Amino acid sequence: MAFSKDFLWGAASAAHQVEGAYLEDGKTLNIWDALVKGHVDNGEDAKVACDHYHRYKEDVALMKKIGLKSYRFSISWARIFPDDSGKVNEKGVQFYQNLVDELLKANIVPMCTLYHWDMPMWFFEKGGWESVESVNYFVQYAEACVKALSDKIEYWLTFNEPECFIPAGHESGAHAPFLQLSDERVKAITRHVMLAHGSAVMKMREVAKRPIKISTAQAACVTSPADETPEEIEKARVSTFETPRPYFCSWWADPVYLGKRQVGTDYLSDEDLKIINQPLDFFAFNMYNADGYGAPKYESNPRAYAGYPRTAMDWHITPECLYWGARFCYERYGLPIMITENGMANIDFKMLDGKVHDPQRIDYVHRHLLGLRRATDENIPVIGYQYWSIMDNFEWAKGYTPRFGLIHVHYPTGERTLKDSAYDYAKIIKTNGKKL
Ligand code: IFM
Repeated sequence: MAFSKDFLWGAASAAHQVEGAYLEDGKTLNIWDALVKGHVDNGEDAKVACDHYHRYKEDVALMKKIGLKSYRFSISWARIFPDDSGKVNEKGVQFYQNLVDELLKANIVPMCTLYHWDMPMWFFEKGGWESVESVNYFVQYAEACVKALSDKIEYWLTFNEPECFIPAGHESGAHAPFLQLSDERVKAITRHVMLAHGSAVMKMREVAKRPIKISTAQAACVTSPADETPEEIEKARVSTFETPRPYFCSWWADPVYLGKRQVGTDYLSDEDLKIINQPLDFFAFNMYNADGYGAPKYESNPRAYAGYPRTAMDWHITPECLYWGARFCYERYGLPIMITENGMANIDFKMLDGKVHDPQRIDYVHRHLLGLRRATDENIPVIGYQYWSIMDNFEWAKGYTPRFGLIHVHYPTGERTLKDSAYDYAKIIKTNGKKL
């Protein structure tokens, strides 16, 4: 088998990381705008970012040039609801309608994430995810977005990487809102985010103008086996799903997809699980390596050695992760698989010939897609791959230094340049992944 003929070859972004226009057309501050001081490398912020808000037409034209079949973006909550009045900001909605129209004109399937970490400041001041009221606010927001856009958008994702924004924002304090809370308080936050997901899914289906497909983009860390003997594969599976590690794959996915409590999630009641466990249409996950984010320890990557290949984020390159991720998650959750993020940061710059040569990224993408194609060869239904990211952007606490994009962005001018990897991805798409 190969990739299906309607496979969604795409790329992804998130509102706060690319849009800029941080106070335009009625938008108010979000937590990354308001609280960022002192928390980002080189004192950088995302007030302008890639200026995608103003340059979205040019960006969609570049996506078309690459031949993308899909584009995953997120909505900025503070553009839709600038305050707690419950009144929708029509200008905010208009921006996303324009973007989606432009995508549809270019034959690119829009895929929308509701929450990619940019909590409105007004919502944070009301207690953010720690307040049980957050569930209602999120449902109200999801309802407004789906009412406004579901005639044009079929694919929806509720949350991006709860495994990351919950601990990084509320436990280690590395991400906004930069808190270090007690275990009990983080558990309450987790419960509210899970309830917000389930409650929003119900509301989204109720108000959608046509049947929509919903999932949630989780950071599904996987352990890959040291070798392919049945014993090692079983050890890897147990490590992926059963080892009591907070914020790993099953911590989120077991309650959400199976309605089951995972080790350490005993704070969810039976009633909670009924709300959280809503039927979803596909299993979406973001995956960068087989060992989770951060510089993995040697012992967590059985293949590691001194000088092991790494990206500019210092993450190990473990291309087999997409195969094992797709296989293990399909076996456990039984839904078609969508890779909603995978990609690498590289030290990219425009060279003397005016081009951006990034052979490392080309190699990274090929290797990872070979793993994914192996999964499709074994009849695992994989429906799409969204490269992270369509363009270089604001990489949260690391600012603009890591460059993940297929498109190079020169931040002082906003100039875009397609990298070699973008041209290469275009060829992959054209041959539907036959030439890897
Ligand atoms: O940039 C982030 C994205 O916002 C969420 N997933 C991981 C990416 C790279 O760190």
